[in-house]
Amino acid sequence: ELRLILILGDQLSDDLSALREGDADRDVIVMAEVQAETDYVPHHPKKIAFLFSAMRKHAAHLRKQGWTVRYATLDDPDNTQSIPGEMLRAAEATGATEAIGTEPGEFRLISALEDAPIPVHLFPDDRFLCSHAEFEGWAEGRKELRMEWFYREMRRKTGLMMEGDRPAGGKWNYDHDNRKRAPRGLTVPGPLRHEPDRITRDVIEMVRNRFGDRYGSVNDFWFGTSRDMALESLGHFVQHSLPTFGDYQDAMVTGEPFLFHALLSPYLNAGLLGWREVCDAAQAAWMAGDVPINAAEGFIRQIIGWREYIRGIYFREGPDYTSRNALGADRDLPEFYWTGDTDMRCLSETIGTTMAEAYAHHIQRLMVTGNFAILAGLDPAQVHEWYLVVYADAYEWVEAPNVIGMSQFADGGVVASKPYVSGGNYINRMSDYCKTCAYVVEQKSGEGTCPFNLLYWGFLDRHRDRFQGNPRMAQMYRTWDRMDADHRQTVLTEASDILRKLDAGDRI
Ligand code: FAD
Ligand code: DLZ
Ligand code: SF4
Repeated sequence: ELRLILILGDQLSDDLSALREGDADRDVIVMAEVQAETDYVPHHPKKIAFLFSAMRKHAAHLRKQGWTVRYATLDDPDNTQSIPGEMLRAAEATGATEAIGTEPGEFRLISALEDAPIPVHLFPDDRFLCSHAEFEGWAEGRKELRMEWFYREMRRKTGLMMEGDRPAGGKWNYDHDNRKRAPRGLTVPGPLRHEPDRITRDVIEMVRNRFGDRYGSVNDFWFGTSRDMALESLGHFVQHSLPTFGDYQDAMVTGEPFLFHALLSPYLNAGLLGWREVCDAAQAAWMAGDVPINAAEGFIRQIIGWREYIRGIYFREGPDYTSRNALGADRDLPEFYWTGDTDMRCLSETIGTTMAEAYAHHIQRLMVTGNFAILAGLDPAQVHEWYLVVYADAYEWVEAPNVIGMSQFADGGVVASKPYVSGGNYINRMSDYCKTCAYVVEQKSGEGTCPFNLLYWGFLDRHRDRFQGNPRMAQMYRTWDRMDADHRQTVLTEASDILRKLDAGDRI
């Protein structure tokens, strides 16, 4: 009997469990652009345009392979505008009484499918290296779930950059060679920019009409939207950026949002690229002598280490993860997160890039917007939603552990052993932002002091009970305690002034 096969917007892979279970001569694939998915949070228009164009091309590709595909565009008048609704509509049209699918990357959608009007049997999403069961096995009985240990197991499992059972070059991790500050006048290759074709232009037009007044711009759209384009982007990255990827991984430069980053996460997360081919390409370039070991190892660690670990955490921690708030933070997200309208250069630069490109690189996400949010005590649920909205690579399985866990410490230390917080000195060391900022990074207190410098101590003071005993934070508390008592009081008062301004909606 005919079955429906549901393929979601981030399941655009040929080798998908639901497709393997299906029969092209009998079954019918359902793909749908629906408001329920575009609107459950107001996604950045570039993200929507990317996904819809890639979905349309993938549907055409599946048809070419002999599949029957029912594809609903967003502006189809009969569209019920939800995934379960489109399943039901397809069932009525085809006579199907059951459906299969691949597990979605978000609990919200998993439970929506459990309650769907037609039974949907979900198969595991085996496009990842580590299954839920394997991650559970690794995590079971461990006091701390540190990525580095998980990563080593994944290296052994894949054999990537291994010499027998030892890591290539003798070390598992070459990060101490990375994290350089970018020198002035550095030439940056940037990602491969794809000219929008007919399908992409149509989608952009629709997205502009429907979502044009949302946060973010769909102008200058350059993402690839097919597997072939994604493969070209991979080749471009390996050749032009990977050799320097490690060195400047943590650097931030005004007007250079991409530096030597891969810009592959939208393709990986939507299924246009797989972890294996991406890592194989990096390893091959290293073996050919085109790429140094610190770059190849660092890149492979992001993919088989961080990416897989983060996914493991999401599914292990469960649906309540996104509402955790270990630090009891409850301040509303300031308006400038949606406008970039602030005198703090690091934030206006990062938020500006985010609005324009639906992208910011890791250190901007962690040490600028994320750092400010945790220091200012912003409500982690609102911060989580912001990150899910604004980035083209954001799906809950990968966004939530990075935000709730790594960046906001709202999970109480499942992902991070200490909060990622810093004053302005870190941002000044890794970027050129402070040079053109209205605030003074060297200043410790008084008019014009970098807000990060004040909020940092305010944060440590507020959470002393929790963090003072953490060996990795003890030094900072000693530094604070050695400061003159009057100075400490001034800093705390000025930190409170900033928070009060935020609450009042005043410009900072
Ligand atoms: P590169 O720096 O070139 O890294 C290469 C690849 O490694 C990426 O494409 C990505 O697939 C993978 N990777 C690296 N770090 C991580 C990580 N921490 N978690 C998962 N994969 C990783 N990544 C997302 O894919 N989606 C998100 O919604 C997302 N939200 C984040 C929110 C915060 C607060 C932070 C700190 C990080 C977040 N990340 C997220 C991780 C990381 O910032 C992005 O994967 C990266 O910036 C994507 O750009 P790139 O392809 O140029 O990455
Ligand atoms: C993110 C997204 C958006 C914006 N739109 C759609 C859509 O219209 N149809 C669809 O099938 N998927 C969409 N997606 C991706 C889903 O939200 C994604 O599958 C879940 O967030 C789980 O990762
Ligand atoms: Fe950011 Fe402070 Fe530097 Fe300004 S001085 S760019 S606010 S770190």
